[in-house]
Amino acid sequence: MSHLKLSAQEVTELRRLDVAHHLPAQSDYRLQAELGGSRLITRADGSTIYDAEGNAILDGHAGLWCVNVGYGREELARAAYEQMQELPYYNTFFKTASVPTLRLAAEIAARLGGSLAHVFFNNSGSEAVDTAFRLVRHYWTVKGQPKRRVFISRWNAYHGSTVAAASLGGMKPMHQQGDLPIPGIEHVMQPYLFGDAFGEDPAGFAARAAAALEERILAIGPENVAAFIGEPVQGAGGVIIPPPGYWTQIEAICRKYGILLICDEVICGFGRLGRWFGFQHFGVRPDIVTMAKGLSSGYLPISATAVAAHIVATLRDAGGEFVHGYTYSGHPVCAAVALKNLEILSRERLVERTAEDTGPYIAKALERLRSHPLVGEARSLGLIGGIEIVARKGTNQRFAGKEGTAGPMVRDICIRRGLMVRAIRDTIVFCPPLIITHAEIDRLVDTIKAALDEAAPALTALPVAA
Ligand code: PXG
Repeated sequence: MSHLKLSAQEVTELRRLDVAHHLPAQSDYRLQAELGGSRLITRADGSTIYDAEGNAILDGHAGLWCVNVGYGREELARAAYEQMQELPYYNTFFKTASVPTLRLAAEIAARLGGSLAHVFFNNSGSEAVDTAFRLVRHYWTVKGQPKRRVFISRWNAYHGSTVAAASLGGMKPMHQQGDLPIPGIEHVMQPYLFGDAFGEDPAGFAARAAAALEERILAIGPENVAAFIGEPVQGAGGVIIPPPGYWTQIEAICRKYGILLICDEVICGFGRLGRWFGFQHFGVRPDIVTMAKGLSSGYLPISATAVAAHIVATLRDAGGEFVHGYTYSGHPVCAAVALKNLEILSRERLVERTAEDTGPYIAKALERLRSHPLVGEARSLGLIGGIEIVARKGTNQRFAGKEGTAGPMVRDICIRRGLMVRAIRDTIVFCPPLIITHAEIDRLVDTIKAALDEAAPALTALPVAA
């Protein structure tokens, strides 16, 4: 395949167009203008992205936590091309459906297992969460418990950017814009041992974090609570891996009070933690599962909301329409690509490989960072992880400055050295494609180490945060 080659003038012109006409997602538009536009990513292959200047950058973040099978999969392009020729579009509103949509629903249900047999399709993770939100409230009404309205989520959770999803999320800067959360949503503590309970016994902390849910349920009145929603591992919050026992206690509390359990698997799903879904790793059984990203490895937008049989049985018994759906729900081209993506994940055993090979390999490689004077913790599960940058070794104290001073500094050095990673405050997070090789994992870890070394003189000159 011949690749797009841009001259220096074309790059300059495109960056001018960026500032003149384009508003990128979750961005500071003044900063965008000051920087003279965005970095242009022009192509990608395997686990590597290339920018317009021709720099090769190891994609330590799988795009935005999504390109699980890696870039450059001709099979996925072919699946889209063939489906577009056969049937580029049809809807699921008119008692109609398309072939790949139904096959995909069955393949997802098979991987979820148990009673999670029914799938509602959407286009994005946010929409999958909105669907869950509306479906749950509708379900409780139909079930004859219309007072069950309240959703409980966690601070620092991320569930998307639409009004309901951002409300369910626990990101205070998002709430501040647009008067969120909407009514009927409450937040409890997150299970962030390193950040919020440094040095506490993990089992005790797990019990304390779960008890916070029970206390809130009792304060609201269990008869008013509809559902609890959580990411098995919080991604955008900073790759927060809960301590052992947390999830089983959360599930037990939901069951005790008859509250629905929603697992938001938008990041954890499709092999990220070494199982098809994160809830399988933690040994719980949600009633509803939201998924997106790795479902199509990001090649096309598609998401799904999986619903347990007991919920669907209630809706069927009652009859009447669930008045909800998107023009592109069950889009045949997106479904065909997702179907092929699942085939690749299965055929190449990428989920098993994450559990048995690359996940343990990256966990071992992180050992090399743990002794670094700036590293407070280096954690991972499967192929997702985070490195906490601290001002004083053996503590969780940060460098002073704006929230997240060290993280962005180290991240920028990583990118300059050819590694794309994210900084979430002072945590460097990684989430590479599941096809990443051992050599690439070594490069990922060693680049972060070199970036920490390079940043050290500037960082250690800063005061420690109060
Ligand atoms: N749930 C979870 C757990 C997510 O991570 C969404 C829902 C929403 O998906 P859509 O497709 O609507 O974006 C996400 C998305 C970040 C970042 O800063 C993370 C996401 C999206 C944008 C930025 O890490 N995750």
